[in-house]
Amino acid sequence: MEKDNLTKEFERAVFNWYLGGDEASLDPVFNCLREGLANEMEVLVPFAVPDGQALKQTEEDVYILEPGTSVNFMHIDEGDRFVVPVFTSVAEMRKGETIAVTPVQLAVLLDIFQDREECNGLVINPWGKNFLLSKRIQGMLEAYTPQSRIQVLQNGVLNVHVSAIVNAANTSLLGGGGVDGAIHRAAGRNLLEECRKLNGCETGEAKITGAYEIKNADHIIHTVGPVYSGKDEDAKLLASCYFKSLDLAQENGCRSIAFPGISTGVYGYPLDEAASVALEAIAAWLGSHPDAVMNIYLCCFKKDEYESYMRALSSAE
Ligand code: AR6
Repeated sequence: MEKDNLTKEFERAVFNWYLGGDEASLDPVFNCLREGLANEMEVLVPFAVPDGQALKQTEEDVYILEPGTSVNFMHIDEGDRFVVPVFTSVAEMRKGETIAVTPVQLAVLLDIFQDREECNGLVINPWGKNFLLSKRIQGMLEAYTPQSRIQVLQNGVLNVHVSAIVNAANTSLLGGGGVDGAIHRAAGRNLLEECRKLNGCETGEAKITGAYEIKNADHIIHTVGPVYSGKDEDAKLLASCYFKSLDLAQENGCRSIAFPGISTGVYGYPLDEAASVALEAIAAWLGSHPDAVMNIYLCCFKKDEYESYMRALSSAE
């Protein structure tokens, strides 16, 4: 994965962790941090520009330090200890006061401060949705095994920050009501233009497009759920929607995906049944992709959808 995408996925996981409130798991954030640490993820570290030294500047306030240049990284005091502020992007840095920053690999930075007793850790994005990578959390992170994670959120799919948002579409793929209408309105005319070229989509299948004006995602995965009929085939088709959407996400390098309750609105699928089918289908996909590390968000636009997922999860335990 490209370096910028590593930080983008981390920002997304932290955003969703805030969105999830008290019940949110740290695992999606850990998944991103572990991938970042293994792949030279960089953060921007504020420092005091030494007097009289000409430093190479790549953009306003961002400096590249020659090897051997010694600088003081900024500290935020916490009594007689301190934390080191870092940013995942220039945009995050600009949410606060203007400061000089330099890119440093996160793994290198953690090494530098590892043995400094008086350092409590790093605070990532202190001016925004911050994440305290304390020494205790670093210990948990080291012991953590990256793995796919399912998180149920009491929020609409458009509010989540992910690589791919799933749309509950119809076979025309040309828009409609419910979440489909909301996604097309948010993404704009260019989404419709791309959808026109896809020649529709069969029930139980999925197709992928860009996200256009939806800036909190890279892709939209359009899948067509069954209109509920009460026949056995319904569950097979609904399961196939989840399975094929995850296939497409994986094939396109996505690290995170947000599902609405496919078929549970206009298409009339009973919520409890749909929740069980969704969870079983996702579990089956995870079972057949043991090495995938996908942050999966099940988004509940309505409260009773959330309650159905909670019932399905507790009966699956
Ligand atoms: N934002 C987020 N989630 C929503 C929104 C919204 N604005 N509106 C509904 N949901 P539905 P279906 C959730 O009816 O049953 C369309 O016309 C809703 O709570 O959108 O698969 C298509 O074009 C539920 O969890 O889709 C098809 O013709 C989920 O989205 C047909 O409806 C799905 O509800 C598809 O019906």
